[in-house]
Amino acid sequence: MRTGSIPLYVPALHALHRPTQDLSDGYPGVNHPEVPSRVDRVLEGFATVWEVTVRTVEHLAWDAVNGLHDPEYVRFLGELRELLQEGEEYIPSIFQPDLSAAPLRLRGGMYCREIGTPLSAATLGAALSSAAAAEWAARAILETGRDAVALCRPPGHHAGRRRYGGYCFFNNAYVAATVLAAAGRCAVLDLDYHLGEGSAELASEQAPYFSLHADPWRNYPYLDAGMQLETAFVNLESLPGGVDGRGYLERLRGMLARLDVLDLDFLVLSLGFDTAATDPIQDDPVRLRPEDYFAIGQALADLRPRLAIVLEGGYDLNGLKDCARYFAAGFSR
Ligand code: OKP
Ligand code: ZN
Repeated sequence: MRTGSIPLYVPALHALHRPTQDLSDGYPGVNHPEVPSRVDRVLEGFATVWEVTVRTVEHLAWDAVNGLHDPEYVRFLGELRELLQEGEEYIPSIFQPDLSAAPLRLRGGMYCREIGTPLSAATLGAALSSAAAAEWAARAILETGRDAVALCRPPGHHAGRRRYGGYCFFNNAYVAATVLAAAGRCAVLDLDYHLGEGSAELASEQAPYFSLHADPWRNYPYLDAGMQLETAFVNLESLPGGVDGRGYLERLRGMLARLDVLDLDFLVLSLGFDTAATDPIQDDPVRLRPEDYFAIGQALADLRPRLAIVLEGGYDLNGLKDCARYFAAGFSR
């Protein structure tokens, strides 16, 4: 049982990033699900149960992001920002592996995975702010020896070394993992509904990646048939469609047992609440009820390593608070 207060880091600039439409299911798009109030709903849920200290993070994680990602990609985002008008949203028009000789406006097609992740002039600041929240949470763990939360937005687990998409720009979980892995044994556990292919790309011996997710060939990120992400540092498990709380918990316990043998000091938890049955963006339903997050929180509280809890997805604005509240209660600080 983990008791006491918990620091909760919120990116200062996240709310300026407000993508309007998600075009990934066709034209016209739908209202973009990755909205600022997600952070407020999760915060309300946690604060109902935990004694939280909210820390707004003004820092921008330039150094951490340039260390983790290809600086050429980070520089592109900075140059593109200068080009964008207030309110304008950028989505590349041409997708090719090397557009380095093309005009700036086209070069995003080297880095972008899909058309559901528009960039505005506010996006880079928000993404650097989000990464900073993860960095600060990790540093707090080193200072206090206790768990910490980063309410990262935009999320991060689809962001690879030089790739963005799936609403993600910088890999917040691996920013935290980089800080923690320098101080002890660390791993990343991803419980978002979606496989984090960006995190899988960034996995290393110092910070292996574990993820439990909906079938990634039938759901976003829709991996290429035959694509093999699994390496010595990547441990993946797909959930069967229609899985309920009981089936989910069974598989989670199996994954935690595989983590246990690593004898970790730190665990970065990529926490997504899009596994809720009411979440609007599932293709293969995962049927977790808000109450099921209690058992998930409880299973995680039993682990030995200190946790850096990093927010990923979760888009049912009406259900988010309850899911977060049950998770916090199960984790029972
Ligand atoms: C980001 B995170 C489904 C459209 C899916 C991308 C989803 C990105 C999820 N109809 N579009 O992992 O929560
Ligand atoms: Zn997700």
